[in-house]
Amino acid sequence: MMLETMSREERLYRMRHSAAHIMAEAVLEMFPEAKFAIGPPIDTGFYYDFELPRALTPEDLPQIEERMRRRMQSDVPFEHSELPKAEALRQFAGQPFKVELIEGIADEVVSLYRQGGFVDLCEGPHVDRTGQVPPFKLLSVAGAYWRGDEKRPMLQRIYGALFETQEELDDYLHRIEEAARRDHRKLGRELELYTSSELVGAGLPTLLPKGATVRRLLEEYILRQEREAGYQHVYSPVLGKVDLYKTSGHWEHYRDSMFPPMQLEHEEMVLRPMNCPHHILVYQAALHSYRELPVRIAEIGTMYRYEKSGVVGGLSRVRAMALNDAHIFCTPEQIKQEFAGVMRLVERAYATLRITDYSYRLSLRDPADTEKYVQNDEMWALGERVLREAMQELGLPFQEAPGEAAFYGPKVDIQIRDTMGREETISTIQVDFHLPARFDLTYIGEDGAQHRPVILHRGVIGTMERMMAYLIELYAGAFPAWLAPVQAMVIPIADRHAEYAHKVRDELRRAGFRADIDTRNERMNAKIRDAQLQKIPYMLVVGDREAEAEAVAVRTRAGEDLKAMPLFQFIDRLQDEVATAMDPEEAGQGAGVRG
Ligand code: TSB
Ligand code: ZN
Repeated sequence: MMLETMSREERLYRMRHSAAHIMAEAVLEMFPEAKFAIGPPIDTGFYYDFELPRALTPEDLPQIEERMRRRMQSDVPFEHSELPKAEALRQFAGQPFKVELIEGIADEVVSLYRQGGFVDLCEGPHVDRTGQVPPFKLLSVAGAYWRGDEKRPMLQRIYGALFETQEELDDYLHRIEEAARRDHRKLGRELELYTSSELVGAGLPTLLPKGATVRRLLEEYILRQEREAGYQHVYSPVLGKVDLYKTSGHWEHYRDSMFPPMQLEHEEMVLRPMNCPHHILVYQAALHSYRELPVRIAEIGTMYRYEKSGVVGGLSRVRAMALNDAHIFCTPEQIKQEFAGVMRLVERAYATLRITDYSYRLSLRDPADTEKYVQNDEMWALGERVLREAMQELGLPFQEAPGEAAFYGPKVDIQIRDTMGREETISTIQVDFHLPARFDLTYIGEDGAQHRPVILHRGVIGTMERMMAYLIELYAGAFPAWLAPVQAMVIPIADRHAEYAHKVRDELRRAGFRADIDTRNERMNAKIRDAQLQKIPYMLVVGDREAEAEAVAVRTRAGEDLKAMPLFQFIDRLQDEVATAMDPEEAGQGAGVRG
C-alpha cells in the first residue's frame, strides 16, 4: 500500500513505529549489550525502552539521532517474516524482555520485522523503506518500569517527536518549549513556591511561604464566595475508623486509592480519601426540616489518596490534598437550582482566575464495572437524567465519559487544558442518592413524615494543589497582582534611602499589601532585574527625590516605567487593580474602590 493513499493517522503510525525500530538499531549499535523492551508509536512521536550499561544523558541523544539519520539515508526496506515460536526464542535468547514477550504470545508463530541488520519482534505495520521516515527529533530520556510494574526493572525510555513535515515538527517543538518555560515544577522552584523532599515522600509537596500565600489567598477568595452563597464552614478530622468508610462504601469501592489502615489498640483507622462521610456526620448532628434545606456544609478539607508513584508529580497529582469541598443536602426538587448555583460559583471563580479554556464533561459509570461502582441501576439512571437536564437547562454543552463517574454517582466535571493540551478535572459537581441511604439520612417534610435528602458533592476551585499547578502554568508564574506572593518590591537606590524605603514598605503593609524591601548590596538595575525574574508585579525605586516628595518611582515586571507618583496614589492604584481583578463582573461599578 502506498503511503500517500493512507489516512494521515495510518501514515504517521507507520512512520513513528518505524522510527522507533531505527532508534533501537542505533542504540544497539552504540551499546551492543543493550537489552531492548518495547517501542511503540505515540501521539506525538515514539519511544523505545532499553536496559543499558549506563545512564543516558541528553548529550547522548544527538549521537543516536545521527546514527538514525544515516540509517534513513541508506533507505533499506522493512521486511516482514514469521518464525515458529521455538525458533524465535532461540534467535532472541540474549534478549530477556523479548523472550518474555514471545512466551506471552498465544500463536505458534511470531511476527518479525527486519530493517538492515536489525530484527524486532513486531506485528507491524511499517513504512516500506527507512528513507520514508520524515523529520524527527529525540527529546528526552526518562525512567520507565518494564511493563509499567514498579516491581520489575527500571528501564530507560528515549522519547522522540515525529511529524510529517518540518513545519509541524517545529511547531510542536515550540509548544513543548513553551510548556517547559511554564512548567510549574520548574517555576515552583525558581519562584520559591514549594519544595519536595525524598524524606517526606512522593506526592507530598510542602508549600514554602510564597506558595502558602497564594494558597491562603485562593482559600480566602473561595470561602468568601461560599459564605455569600449560603455555605456553612466546618472543620473535621483527616482520619477516622475503617467502619466509617465501610458504611460509606469507600472501603468496598475506593480502597485501592486509600492508604492502608493503621492498627490501634482496638480499632483500625484510615486517612480519609474524601471528606463526604465527615460532612454527613455534620448533617446528622441535628434534626432537619424541609424548611432549612438546602444545608450546605463546606470545608477546605485535607484528604489523602494513594496515587501510584508513577503518576504523582509536582502539585497537580499529589497524595495529600486540600479540596475546596462542600456537600449540599437538599430535596430532590432542589437539585437543579443548587446545581445552577454551583455553576455560577464556578463561572465567577474562573472569570476571576482568568481561566478561559475549559469544557464540561458528563462523567458516567461503566455499567460493566461492578467493582468500582455501587450497583443500583435505577439510581444511576435517575442521577444521569437529572444532570443531563440540569446541563440542558443551563444551555451548557458537554461531552460524555463512561467510566469516569464517582463510585456513588454520576458527575459533571469541568475540564481544563494544560499548556500541552492535556485535560484535567478541576471543578466537579456530583449527584449522590447512595450515601444518603447508607447513612439513613432524613429530613422532616411538609407532610410531617421523614424523607430522604439528596447529596450534591462539589468542588469549585478543586484541590488547592491542582489549581495552583494550573495557575502557575497559566500565568507563567506572573500571578495577577491580587494573587502575587509579593506585590511590590521596594528598592532603595543607596544606603541612605533605606529608612524611607522601610517607611514605604510598612505603609504598604498597613494598607494590606504584601511588600518587601531589597536591601542587598547590589546595583539598582540588578535589583530591578531580580524582582522581574521573581515576577513581582511592581518595583518601587526610591532615591533622594522620592524620599523628599513621599513618592515612589514605579516600574512593572513587564518592564514598563510608570514614573514617579505619590505613594498614596500608588496605593490607590493597586487597591483598584486588586478589587477589579477579584470581581471582574463588578468591574467598572466602583465596588470597593477607594478614591
Ligand atoms: C467533591 N467527594 C467528592 C467531593 O465532595 C470528591 O472527592 N470528588 S473527586 O474524587 O472527584 O475529587 C475532587 C477533585 O479533587 C477532583 O475533581 C480533582 O480536581 C481533585 N483531585 C483528585 N485527585 C487528586 C490528586 N491526586 N491530586 C490533586 N487533586 C486531585
Ligand atoms: Zn464528597
